[in-house]
This record gives sequence, C-alpha cells and structure tokens, in this order.
Amino acid sequence: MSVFLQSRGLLLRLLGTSLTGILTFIACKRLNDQNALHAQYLEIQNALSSIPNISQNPPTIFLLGFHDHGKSSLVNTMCRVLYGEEGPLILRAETAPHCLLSTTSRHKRVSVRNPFGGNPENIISLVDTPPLPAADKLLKSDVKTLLKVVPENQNPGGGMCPVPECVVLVLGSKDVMLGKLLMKKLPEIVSVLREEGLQFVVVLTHKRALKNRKEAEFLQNEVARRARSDCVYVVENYTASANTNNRRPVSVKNDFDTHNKILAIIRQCLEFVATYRSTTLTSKGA
Ligand SMILES: Nc1nc2c(ncn2[C@@H]2O[C@H](COP(=O)(O)OP(=O)(O)OP(=O)(O)O)[C@@H](O)[C@H]2O)c(=O)[nH]1
Ligand SMILES: [Mg+2]
Repeated sequence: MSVFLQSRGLLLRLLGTSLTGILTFIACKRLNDQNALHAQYLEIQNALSSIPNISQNPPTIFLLGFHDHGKSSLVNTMCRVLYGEEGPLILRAETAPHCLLSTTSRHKRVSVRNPFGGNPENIISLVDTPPLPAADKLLKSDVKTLLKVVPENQNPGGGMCPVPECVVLVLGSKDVMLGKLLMKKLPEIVSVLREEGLQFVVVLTHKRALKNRKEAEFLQNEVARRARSDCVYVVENYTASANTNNRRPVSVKNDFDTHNKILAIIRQCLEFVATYRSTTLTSKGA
C-alpha cells in the first residue's frame, strides 16, 4: 500500500513538474514572439524616418496580381498588423467570396494613419489595383497600364504624383503551384516592374493551402528563382470569409507567423520606397 502511495506521489510530482515546464515554455515563447514583433515595429518606424519628404507624401505601395489571389485581403491584413488590432477583422478593402467576379474594379487607395502616434498624417498608402488579365491573355502592356493609372482624387495638393514607388506582387500559392503558365509569365511581369524602375516584393498567399513546410519552401525558392528576387514571402492572410454569413462579426485570431512576415514585408517595401525616392530626387536635382 505504501509503495503504491509513494509511486502515486512520485507520479503526481512528475506531472506537476512537466506541466510547469510546458507552461514556462509557452510563456517564454509568447514573450520571445512579442519581443520579435516589437523589434519589427521599431524597424518600421526607423524605415519610415529614412524616407525623404514623408510628411508631404506618404509612401505609395501598389498591390498587383490576378483575380482572387488575395490582393484586397492583403491590404486588410497589412492594416490589421500595422494598427496592432485584435478581435474582428476590419475590412478596409472589399474582398469577394472565392471565384466570384472581381471586386476590385478600379484602383482603390487605403491610407494608413500613423499607427505609432505622434504625427497623425497618413503615413502609408496601399493601392489595391484591379486584377491582371488571366495568365494566358496577359501582355506586358497590361502590367504597364495598371502601374500608370493614377487613382482619382488622390493628388489634391498637387504634390508628388501618386504613382507606385514599390510593388507587392500578390499570387495565390496553390495557383502558382498548379499553374505552369503563371510561373512562366512571372519573369515577364517582373521585367515590366524593373523597366519602370520599381523594386518589388512577391507575396504568396493562402499558405495553408500548401501541404507542408517543405512544399512552401520549394514554392518560395522556385518563385525567387523565376523572379530573380530574394523578397518572396509565403503568408496566410487574415480573412473574414468565415464571418460572411454571420450578422455578428466573429473574432479573427492573430497569428505570429502572419504578423511577423507582414511586418517584414512592410519594412522591405518602405526601404524600397526610400531608395526609389532618393533616386528620383537625385535625378530631378541633377
Ligand atoms: N484561406 C485564405 N483565403 C484567402 C487568403 N487570401 C485571400 N483569401 C480569400 O480569397 C478570396 C479572394 O480574395 P481577395 O482578397 O478578394 O482577392 P483579390 O486578389 O483582391 O481579388 P480581385 O479583387 O477580384 O482581383 C476571398 O474569399 C478571401 O477571403 C489567404 O491567404 N488564405
Ligand atoms: Mg480585390
């Protein structure tokens, strides 16, 4: 009997220690995640401060891509992350249920006000563009046209023209994986961006549609090779699709991987904008 009690006591102590270990691990991981995100927010603040003329003209980032690949959802995700929001997803850009006709029929600008307090001016402009034609019909001139169109009523002060200063090319992971033609067209699309003097980031959305991490890495490497760029990210957007039949908005859970990558994407874009502006200002001054 006493042996039984002793071993039960030992077992309980062991369980207690394991539980404490697990809870400590979770707490440490959460703290590490928070620190990593905090560091990223600081880097974004630094990147913003290095952009010339930022108080007169917010950096303009164009989101370009095919229909239904997640451009508008990425705008919503970027805003949620920048503002550090929790709870229901606020839809700044309209998204459509899968495979319906395009919802983005014209260039739509979403202005992000300063999420770090201080100067309340708009500090980043995200431009959600109409979709590119399907890969089998796509011409280089289509990409050029989307970059050239200036959104209506977007330049009231007559300041720096609201043309793109950096591009985020948004592609659905599974579509790229399955669409050989789409992969073939990628070098053509990015060549137009380069010809226009624009640096770009490729964002592969719908990360969860991929089988596993190995598949995600394979896709990322393949896209990086085709686009000749290191700036390729595989992300899962925050979406409200689960809420659409619901009158009450349902809370969307934040995810470290999404937050972390979105912050990295924004920082990268801001660095590209800083380079673009410095080059433009230098060539204007010359
Ligand atoms: N699971 C998942 N769904 C996504 C993701 N990104 C977008 N979606 C869903 O895909 C659908 C299309 O997304 P949109 O953001 O409207 O796509 P879009 O590129 O703006 O489409 P157009 O405006 O028609 O060009 C919506 O139902 C989104 O909820 C993602 O990363 N994961
Ligand atoms: Mg859209």
